[in-house]
Formats: sequence, C-alpha cells, structure tokens
Amino acid sequence: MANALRALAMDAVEQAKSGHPGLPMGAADVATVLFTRFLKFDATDPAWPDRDRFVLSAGHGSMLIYALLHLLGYEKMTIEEIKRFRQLGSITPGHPENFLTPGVETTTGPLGQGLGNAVGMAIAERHLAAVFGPELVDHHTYVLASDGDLMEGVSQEAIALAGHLRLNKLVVLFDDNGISIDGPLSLADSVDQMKRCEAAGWAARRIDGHDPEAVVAALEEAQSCDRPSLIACQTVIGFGAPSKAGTEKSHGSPLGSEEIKGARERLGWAEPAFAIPADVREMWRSAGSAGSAAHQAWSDRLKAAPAARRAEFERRIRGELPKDNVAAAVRSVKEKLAAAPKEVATRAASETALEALTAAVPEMMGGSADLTGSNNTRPKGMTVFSAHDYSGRFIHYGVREHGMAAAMNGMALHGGIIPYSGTFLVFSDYCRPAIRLGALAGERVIYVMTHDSIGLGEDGPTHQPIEHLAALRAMPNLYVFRPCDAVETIECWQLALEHSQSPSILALTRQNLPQLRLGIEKMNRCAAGAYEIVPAEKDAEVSLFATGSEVTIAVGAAKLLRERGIDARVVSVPCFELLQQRGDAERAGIIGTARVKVAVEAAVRQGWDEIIGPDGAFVGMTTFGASAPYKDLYKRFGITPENVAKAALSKLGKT
Ligand SMILES: Cc1ncc(C[n+]2csc(CCOP(=O)(O)OP(=O)(O)O)c2C)c(N)n1
Repeated sequence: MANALRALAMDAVEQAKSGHPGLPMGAADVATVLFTRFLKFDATDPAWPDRDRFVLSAGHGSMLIYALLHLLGYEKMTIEEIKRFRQLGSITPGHPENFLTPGVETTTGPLGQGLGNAVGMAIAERHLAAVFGPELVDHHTYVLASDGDLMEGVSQEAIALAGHLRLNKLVVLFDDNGISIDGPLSLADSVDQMKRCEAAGWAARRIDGHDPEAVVAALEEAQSCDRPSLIACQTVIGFGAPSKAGTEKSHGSPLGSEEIKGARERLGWAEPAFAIPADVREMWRSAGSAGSAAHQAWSDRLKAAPAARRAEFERRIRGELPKDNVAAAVRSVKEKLAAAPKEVATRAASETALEALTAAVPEMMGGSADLTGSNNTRPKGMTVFSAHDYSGRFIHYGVREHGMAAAMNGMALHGGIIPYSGTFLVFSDYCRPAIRLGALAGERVIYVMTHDSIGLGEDGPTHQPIEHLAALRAMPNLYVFRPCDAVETIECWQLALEHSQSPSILALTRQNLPQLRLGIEKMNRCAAGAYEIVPAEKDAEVSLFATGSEVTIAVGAAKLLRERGIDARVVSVPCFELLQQRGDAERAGIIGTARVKVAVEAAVRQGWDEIIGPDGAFVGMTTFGASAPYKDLYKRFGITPENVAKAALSKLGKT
C-alpha cells in the first residue's frame, strides 16, 4: 500500500517535470499506518466536523496527500487530477491549498506554519469539546512535519504553546530523514528535537519510520498520552530510488526515467505509470470507507442531542453569525455612545465593543501576545482557556506573535470558532507570514493591533509603526480598518465579523480621541470604506482625507480653512479595501471633485495616491519616529491641523 503512494508521487512529479518526490516516498510507510489504522475520517464527507485533522506541514510533499486522497476514494481526487499535478485549474497545486482540495485541511508550504495551524486546531477541538461535550467533539490533530518545519522559529512558539496548554490530542509525526535542500542536516542543525519537545512538556520518542509495527505502537501510545506527542520517525528520503534515496537529490526534482525504473525494481512495483493493482486499490478503498460507521454513530449522537445544543453546534460549524445578536449588540453600543459621547482611545472603545460582541457571539475566542492590558482584548468576565479549563475563551498566547497568528488560522480552519487576538501594530511584522496565509486561505481571523502610530509616544521608534499600514494594505484579501472614534470602532468590528472569508486588522490608538460621530445613526457608515464625516458648507474647494487619529486633525484643519474662507470637507477612510470595492461612480462620489485633495495619516504616503492622486498633498511620515510624549511628536513631524491647512493653502496657491 505504501508503494502505491510512492509510485504515484514519482509518476506525478515526473509528468509535471517539477515537484518533490523525496518526502512522499520517505514518509509513505508512516502515512499508510496513520491513514489506514488510526485517522478518523470519512472519504465521502471531507467536512465531517468530528473528523481527525491531518496537517501536512511540510507542504512541499504535497503529492503524499494527493496520493492518499486518491487512493482512499475522495471523489474529487481522480487519477486525472493526479496526472495534472501542478497544472492550472487542477486540485493538485504545487503546495496543498485547503480552499481548492477537499480533504486538505490547511494551506501549507511556508515551513512551520502547518504546525502552528495544528496547534490552533487542537485548541479549537479542546474548547468545543468542553462546550458541546465529547459526544459531539472528540478528535485528534495529526501533523506530518519535516526538518524544515522544526527549524523554523514559529515551531518553537507552537511547540511551547501546545506543551503549556497540554494539548494531548496533538500528535506530530516528524519525518526525521536528516536531509534538507542543501544536503545533510548536519550542515546547519544539531538540535535534539526530542529533548526540545520534552523540555516544552511533550512526550517524545524515536522510531524506525519504515517499520509499520513501530509506527502502530508509537501512535497507540500517543493516543493515550496526557501531553502532546512527538514521534520522530527515522526515514530515508526518496525511499526506493536506487541512487538518489537518502540524499537531497530526491528532495525537489523529478527522479528521471532511469531512477524511476530502478525504484520500481527495488520496490517490486511492476505497474506502469499511474496504474494501481486492483487488490492494492481495494485495500486502500476499504480504509477509505472504514470511518463511515464512526461517522454514522456521531450523526446519531448529534440527532439525539437536545435541539438547542444541536442547532447552536451546527450554526457555529457553518460559520454563520448570530446576526440578530450582532445587530442588537452594535445598536446598544451605538445608543450608549449617542447618549453619552466618549473621549477614549480606540483600543478602549474596542474593549467596549468586545464586551457587547463577545456576549452576543459565543464562538469568539480572544487572546493577546502578552499585552492583554494594552490591547484591551479581554472583556470583563471572559475566563481564561488553560490546561485546567478548556471552556475558557481567552488565550494568554505569551510573547509569541507568530505562533499566535498561525494558531488563529488553525482555529478558524477547524471551524466553530472566530479567533481574535492582540498585539502592537508594529509587531504585525512578527505575524505577517501567518496573516498572509490566512488571507490566501480565506480565514476569518481578527487582529486587534493597538499602538498604531507615533501616537503611542514615549516607547519610541522601535514601537512606532510607519510603513505597516501600507504594507498590510498591499496584501490581497485582508481588510485593514483604522477607526477614528468609538462609533467607527464598533462599526469596524461589525464589518470584521461579517467578512467570513477574510482576515481583518483593527489598527487602534493608545491615545484618547474625541468622539466625532454624534447622534444616532443606524447605518454602518464604515461599510463604504470611506464617507464624508464633515460635509462641505456649499462647494468644497478642498477635500481632506484621513484615517484613525488623524481624522480629528483633518477636522481641525477644515475649521482653520473655513476661517480663511475656504470651504473644505473631511472624508474619513476607515478601510481602503472596502472603498476599492465600491463601484466607480460611488467611489468617485466619495472622493469628490474638490480642486485640492490632501490626505493625512501618521504613516507613509504609499497607497494614498489612489485617493488623492499624484498631485494631492500628503501630511504624514517619511522617516522613523522618535521617543517623546505623543503631542510633541505630532508637532515634531508636522502632523497638525495647521500644517494640513497649510498644505491645502499651498496647493490652492494661497500661502
Ligand atoms: C519558510 C520556508 N522557507 C524555505 C522554504 C523552501 N524549502 C522547501 S522544503 C525546504 C527544506 C527541505 O528540508 P526538509 O524540511 O527536511 O524536507 P525534506 O527534504 O525532508 O523533504 C526548504 C528550505 C519553504 N518552503 N518555507
């Protein structure tokens, strides 16, 4: 059965003239034992909520999972798809993509991310089991990780977090082949991975990854372990290839026809390319349907569950918001703000928003990378998710931004959870690889990123984001929100929750801001991405555009211009991406036709030209910031109402 995986991997890579045969050939025995003896799944329903999750963290070995899905009888994974490996429009892309291929749990390729995702999946499983009971949620998360996965820094964060939380249903099969692209691992690494995991509170053992009985014994032990498990499976990369096995030459390129011929002889595999003997196919197929009884038993338990619990479970798994609850929560926050306007930092406004929203949306799970008090992400009464209480909804991720972001992707992918968490905006750099994969894979993950400009003040330039808004706005399928006051904050939160196929970032201030939106407005004005927050008196000569804390500055500038007899309007731009999605006419209407356009944002200009044009004036940052009280910094860098007014006047030729 394992040789069938090897043959398909060799043949598909050869046909595509690119790909990685080494890992699938080396890990074939381990994967065969896992999928035929342990993994709980049903090939006829890849989305069954209580299936075990399998994460191929070493995504370059994608042919392993495609061959498995094909042989197990996943309907969409036909032999034609295997033959179209890496071709346009196939469901067999170079690296696995969960949104393309039923049976693929997560998008992997950037090493280490899959392991981080798996920790999030294991968190989601424990939490949902605590909430809905083991009769509805009780499954394992298995990972196949390579040397590269374990060398990446994010793996340390993921391993430490999993050990601390005692995620005992997480099992990592380490493809311990001692080879990476440059050659033997000894060129670059001498870490004892077992000791590393043990130090983090895991169980670890080493086995011969080509001995099926050893794999069985290790997996049995892992299943009853009270800690996460690492099974270091010693394997030979490219197993079976006569001259390339055990070397980096089998890692990432086709073996070539001679080598494949030799491998077929060594493995005793007489079939032509892409052919599987009927008896082997039959054995794989029966493994593929073995889970149907467990699936049926689970469906019966779900049917027998009290109606309300069942409905709630199904709603959460569908990823459907309790819309009325959300609307009522947003309304109540807005009503309170209308009755008693608040001058608060948007991070504090976000806490108020979260108090209402997390009460209305029980699937929201919060957290922070050790900045809970600064990010304001833990609403009153939200209990902590810990090894002692998995029903808690707040995760202390520790100082592990990357691991946190990767885990949140896994929680969202698992289903039934809407993860959000916090750090400083400047540390979005530490999360970026995971944010990118979340955006690519279309996951609803919400980042509260506070201390969003020089407005954070005294902590200085290391902590002051400058290029981050532009860099994040450059990423496809990511919504970057920068609300200007408490009302915009609750509106942006609502939008982030409603975008079920995209991650969102809320960039929030440390410093207090006045409430600009007064009175009661039912409409979510931020939904347009930008809107006129201060209209022109008659005919605007100047349009001022701003986001977040700088909207107040723009409003001040508009006032100064009026004192000079110049009619100016102010447009708040809480979300570039939503503005871009408007139709041309609507967008043009929002941007307006004033002769002069000026934008103000305490960040770099990049990206603003699409609103103000190359002739527009920009007041913002061109250098790193500095350490000082924030009011001094705004003056030092010239981000003031006076300077904005001056920039407009200069464009009008009225200095
Ligand atoms: C973050 C990241 N860096 C670099 C790569 C490119 N890359 C792909 S596989 C690999 C290492 C291969 O070694 P190993 O992980 O041991 O896999 P094996 O050779 O055993 O298949 C590298 C550097 C990547 N996919 N992700």
